Amino acid sequence: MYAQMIKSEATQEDPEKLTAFQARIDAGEKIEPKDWMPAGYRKTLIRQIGQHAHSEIVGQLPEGNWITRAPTLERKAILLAKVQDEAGHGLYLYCAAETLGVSRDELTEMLLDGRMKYSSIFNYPTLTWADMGAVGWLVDGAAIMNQVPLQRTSFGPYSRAMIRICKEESFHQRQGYDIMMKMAQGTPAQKKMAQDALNRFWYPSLMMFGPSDKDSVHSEQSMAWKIKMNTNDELRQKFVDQTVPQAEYLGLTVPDPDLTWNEETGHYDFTQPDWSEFFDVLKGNGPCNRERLAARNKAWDDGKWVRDGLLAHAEKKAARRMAAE
Ligand code: BYC
Repeated sequence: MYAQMIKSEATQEDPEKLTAFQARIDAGEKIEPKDWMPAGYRKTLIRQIGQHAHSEIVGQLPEGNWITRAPTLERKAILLAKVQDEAGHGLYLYCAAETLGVSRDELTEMLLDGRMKYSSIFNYPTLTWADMGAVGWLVDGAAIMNQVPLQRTSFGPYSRAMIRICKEESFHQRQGYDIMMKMAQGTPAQKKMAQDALNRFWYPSLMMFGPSDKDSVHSEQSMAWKIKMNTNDELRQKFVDQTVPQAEYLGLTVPDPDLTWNEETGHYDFTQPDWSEFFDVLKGNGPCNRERLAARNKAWDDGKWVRDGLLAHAEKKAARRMAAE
């Protein structure tokens, strides 16, 4: 349905409208759902917001894996709250995407049949309790680095969803760092577990920001439309600069022997992730791609009776209302 809308919009685009639209963006105005927008702007937003929503939903799986095995009741309650927050983030984002004319069912179908992506990071397994620390500290840390600037993004509903999400992400990051602190200050075995989690999650976290700027397909246009506020490399660098001192405070070692502080640039020089691994994960060949999609497909199939029941109830109610009128 929305594909048709984009096609018909694209044929109607006149240069005057495009210029006026760009002027609104350049002036820092927010674009709202009923405003005129270029088809490409709508399409890019549906792609980005939809993929972001899917990431929040799929992102529940690696952490959900540890809810039954949290080491204390308090840790279990915190982790449960965090995973529920991720579900909420997914829902705000699906709502924001729906204002662009795509339905949640269409988005879900595109996730389930592989037409839409979700963040590469969730295709890595969570093997130990320390991974709950590393995910909160690094994965939510990277998510915040990307999402704080998105609070100023040009599309109103996306920007407002981001403001709320960022508040919760900051709690998520702190709870992750708190787990890392406990583990790093614990027994030698716990410290080793924390180091191992950092070793496994460091590069996948750097990959979350997307390919290097020279390989990014969408950055230039998305930045001109203020759908993205920074390039992938800019945010990756900011993340490294912020995270390395946090690792040092924990007494852990970032798994990059060439990591050095560069006095001249005022930034860390670091080794880039293995981009062939990144693109391979995007193609569906990461350690958990198949498992994650199978879990989402199962949840969708298992929920069919609920959707059917709700729909039947709504249809019955509407029929009764019509008969009464
Ligand atoms: N994973 O031209 P580019 C979270 C794709 S955190 C998978 O640079 P763009 C959470 C990209 O889609 C994560 N795919 O793209 C945290 C494009 O392919 P398509 C969610 C990736 O869009 C904790 C192609 O590569 N955050 O939610 O300009 C717990 C070329 O890339 C990735 C967001 O989604 C990747 N890492 O920039 C629970 C933030 N990187 O679509 C949940 C919003 C790139 O043409 N999104 N690709 O087939 C963004 O800011 C941007 O979409 C990105 C990519 C920076 C991610």
